[in-house]
Amino acid sequence: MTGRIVSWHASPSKPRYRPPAGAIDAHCHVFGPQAQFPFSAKAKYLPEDAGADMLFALRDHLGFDRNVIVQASCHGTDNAATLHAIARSQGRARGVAVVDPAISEAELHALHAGGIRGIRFNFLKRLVDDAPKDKFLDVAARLPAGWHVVIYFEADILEELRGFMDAIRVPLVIDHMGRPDVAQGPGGPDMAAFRALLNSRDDIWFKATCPDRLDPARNGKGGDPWNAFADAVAPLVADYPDRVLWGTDWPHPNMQDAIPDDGHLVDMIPRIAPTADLQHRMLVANPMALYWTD
Ligand code: 0GY
Repeated sequence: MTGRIVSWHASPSKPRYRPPAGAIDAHCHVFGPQAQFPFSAKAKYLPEDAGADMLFALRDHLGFDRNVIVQASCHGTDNAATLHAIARSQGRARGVAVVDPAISEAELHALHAGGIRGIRFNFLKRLVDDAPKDKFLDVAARLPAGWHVVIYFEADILEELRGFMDAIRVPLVIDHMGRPDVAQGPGGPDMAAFRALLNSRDDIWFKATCPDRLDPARNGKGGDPWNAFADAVAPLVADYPDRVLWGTDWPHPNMQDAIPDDGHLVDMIPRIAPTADLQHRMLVANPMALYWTD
C-alpha cells in the first residue's frame, strides 16, 4: 500500500444543534500516530495519523463531553493506540477493543483497567481476513463482568448470524444498525429484519450512526439532507429509546471519496431523536449505562 489516506473533514462546521450536557460520541476511532503505534501488517487501509488530540479537539468543537473509542481494523488486535487515547482523556473516554480470541484472563483485566468495556467482532470481508465464529464465542464467554460485544456486519448476513448472536450471553451492540438499505424506508425488509433481531431479546443495543455510509447522497456537499436515513431511523429510535447510541464515526475510515462534515452529522441528531428526552437517552443515559457504570 502506498499513500496514506485522509478520510476526515479538515474544518467541520459548527453544528446548529447543541447536545445536552454530558453527551457522548459513542462511535469514533483513533489512527496512530503511526510512529508511536504502527498499523497492523494486515490493515486493509493505511490512514494518515488521526490521534487523541485531534479527536478531543473535535469533541469540544461539536459540543460533546466524552468519547467511546472503538478499535479500528487498521490497528488489528494491538489496542495500544486506543488505550493511549483513553489514558489521555482524563476519564472522558472509554473503549471497545479487538482481541485475539486466545487472549488471557490477565490481558482482559488489563484492558478493563485501561478503560475497555467491550470487544468488537467485525464481519466485513473488506476489512478483515477472517471472522472465526467458534473462537469469537469462546472469548465472548470469558469477558470481564459488565462487558458487552460489539458486532459489525452488513444487512445481507444478518440472518446467517442469528444463531451466532443468540449464543452470546452478554449484551450486544450493533454497529450502524447492521447497515440496512435505508432507501427501502422504515418498513423495508432490512429494517424489518433488524427489528426482529431487536425483538428477540432485550439486551441488544444499536448505533443510529452513519447517514454518510448508509445514505451517501449528501456527504458535506449540501443538497439532499440525508432524508432517507432520517425517515428510516427516526421510527427505530422512537420504538427502542433505551437501546440506542449515537456517534460521529470520526475519522470516517474508508470515506475518503465522500467525506462527511461532522457538524452536519451532529445536526442529524434532532431529526432522528426529536425530543429532549430521546436525545438525553441516546447521547447520555444509554452510553453511560454501557460504558461508565464503574
Ligand atoms: C466504521 C466503519 C468502517 C471501518 C471500521 O474498523 C474499521 O476499520 O470500522 C468501514 O469501513 O465501514 O464503523 O468505522
